[in-house]
Amino acid sequence: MFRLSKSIRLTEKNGKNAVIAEIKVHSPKHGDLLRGRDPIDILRAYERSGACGISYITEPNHFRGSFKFLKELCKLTDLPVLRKDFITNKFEIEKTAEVEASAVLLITRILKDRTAEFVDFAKEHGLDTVVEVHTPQELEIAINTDTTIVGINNRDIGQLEKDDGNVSLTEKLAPLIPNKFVKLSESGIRSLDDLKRALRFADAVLIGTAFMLAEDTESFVRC
Ligand code: IGP
Repeated sequence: MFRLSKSIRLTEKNGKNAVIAEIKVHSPKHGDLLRGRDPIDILRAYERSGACGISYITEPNHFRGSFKFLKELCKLTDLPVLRKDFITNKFEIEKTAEVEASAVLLITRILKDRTAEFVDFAKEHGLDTVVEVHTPQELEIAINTDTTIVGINNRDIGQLEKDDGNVSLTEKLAPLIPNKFVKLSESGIRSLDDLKRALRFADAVLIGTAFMLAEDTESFVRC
């Protein structure tokens, strides 16, 4: 199985859109996003769509995720899996590596000057890291770590999902990221047009809500 960063690079090399598809069962803004569906069926649809990775939020309160399902997911798919959560301690990183996820999200807003240390710890455990930023100051923290991937969150996580997110943040921040990092644009990508705008500046996009609400994710990924 490819690592998340490798999978993104390979997809780019093949001239395809590198899309990480998120299984988002609930969002603070939209409420229930599963609407009676089996998350495994959604996984299979994402695989058929040509996604280069799967993201899953394990946070239980606002996003109704669970670590138990992450474990199941990692067993059920050959695609690299990204664990999203608001991680504040290293034990969670160890657990993420144990279930053989490919990558873990680390948020600069939360970890601040501990970000580099958490990146090193995750890498020692064989994980790719997505270091998430929303401001130029946070970007400065991210590019001074050894992370493989820098994730520009188009939405301010401080406002949970009251902020809809805007791809213009990717246009502003991605050019400031050195090319040795894989550049990922996350959140608020709602249309093919948003996807194309983001991919002019980023190597990959991460899409949750729009896929969970869409009837057909394939047209997004396959173009
Ligand atoms: C997905 P969207 O707008 O496509 O549903 O966004 C993803 O970026 C978002 O879920 C997210 C997230 C996070 C969730 C980005 N960073 C950190 C929980 C924790």
